[in-house]
Amino acid sequence: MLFLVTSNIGKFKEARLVMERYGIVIQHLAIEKPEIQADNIREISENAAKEILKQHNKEILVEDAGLFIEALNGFPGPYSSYVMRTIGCQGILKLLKNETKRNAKFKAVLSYGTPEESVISFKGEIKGIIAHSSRGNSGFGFDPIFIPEGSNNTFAEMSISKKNEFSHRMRALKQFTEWYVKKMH
Ligand code: ITT
Repeated sequence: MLFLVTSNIGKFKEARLVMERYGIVIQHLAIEKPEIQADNIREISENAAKEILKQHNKEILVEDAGLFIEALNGFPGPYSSYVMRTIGCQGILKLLKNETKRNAKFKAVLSYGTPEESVISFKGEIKGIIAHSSRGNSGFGFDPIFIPEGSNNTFAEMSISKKNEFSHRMRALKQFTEWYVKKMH
């Protein structure tokens, strides 16, 4: 049984839908992800997987994601969850007020591990722009202000399956499932 460890139900719902398409069932382990402070999300994700495996005798996936804004030299990046909790989408829009260069990227690093095996990671990225105002009610986090390349809508204006056509999470999950399906055969 494969568990996605996340305190974020939105993440789980997106991942479940992607994995369903590959015929892989995932369960939700709704605990807080142990998060070290580091300036790269791979380190944060792999550390989280190792810490969880010390306490749970399970096959697990954990993901660390972040929004990297070019005009802010990649901020908030690995500090995305802190920035979301403090200044949120409105705070980001304020920081980018009068900024014409609005390019940004979402990145995700998904780490897989079992108590027997070492942790292995898969990454996914999507480029896009930061909208001029917050739009839409679906999704979570920075979804209302992120417009992925190839769309005019923010992630928060999309259904889960539409967001999954673009997202960093889907891309990381795709890398993982291709590897996982081979490993299982
Ligand atoms: P877990 O750590 O428990 O998995 P989390 O929501 O804190 O849940 P992250 O640390 O990976 O997840 O996310 C960092 C921040 O980036 C957090 O505030 C998220 O809301 C935001 N974020 C991550 N993926 C996102 C996405 O697909 N759309 C919008 N915001 C996202």
